[in-house]
Amino acid sequence: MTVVLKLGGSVVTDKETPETVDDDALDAAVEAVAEADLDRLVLVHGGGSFGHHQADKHGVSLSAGSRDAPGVWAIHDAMRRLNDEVVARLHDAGVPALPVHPLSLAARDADAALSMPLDSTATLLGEGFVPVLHGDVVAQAGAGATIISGDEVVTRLARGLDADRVGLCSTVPGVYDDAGAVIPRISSFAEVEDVLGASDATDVTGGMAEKVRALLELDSPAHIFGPDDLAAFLAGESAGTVVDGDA
Ligand code: IP8
Repeated sequence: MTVVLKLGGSVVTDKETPETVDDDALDAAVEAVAEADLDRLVLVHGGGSFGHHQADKHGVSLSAGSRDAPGVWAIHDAMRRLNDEVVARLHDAGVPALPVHPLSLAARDADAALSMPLDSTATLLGEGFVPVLHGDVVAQAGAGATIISGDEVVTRLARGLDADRVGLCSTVPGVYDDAGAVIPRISSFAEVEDVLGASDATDVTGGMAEKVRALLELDSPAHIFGPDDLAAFLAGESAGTVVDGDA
């Protein structure tokens, strides 16, 4: 059973304070991972107050590239330092985590199509390690370097590793309906278009509509849930909102 789990940047960092880990939230997530009984787990984390702060500072986004090497490196370095912290805490909890940095693997062509070979990740998994990837900067033909979100890393991993389950642990307990209740299951975008909004254009930084759209295209079911449901997700239970375009 191959599971891809993203820990949202807002979950593991204090988004209000630049480059600050949310110690309690990260420790709780690490404990849930350490207690899970999974043979093939890949982790991804978002940027939170590390990557997004530096990306804003240097004017780099999903669509705006940069050729300023020190600026691009500062974004990557912030993500690497957050990754170091996540990996170190996983080690303290006995999890055989090893980092995989998208900057060194991935590239986009001039149409922004992503190429990200997964040989190292797949081999690490096969050898019993827990690869830990993250949102990052990647080279893009004609644009210098642009951002790759943790969500895009997750969909690449889910497809490339033929994942059985995908989880996005975010600060909210699932996708809300108009009345503020968590929607248990989404099997088409039309079901939630009114609630989430139809436009991609306003959603380039990875809002809920874009997450749901991308997850609907996967072969594997995906769960969007909050930190309280992380242990349940890792135990194979249904958590938060299940997004399953094949259902
Ligand atoms: O928090 C963003 O990843 P995300 C990564 O998953 C950077 O959107 C470098 C800002």
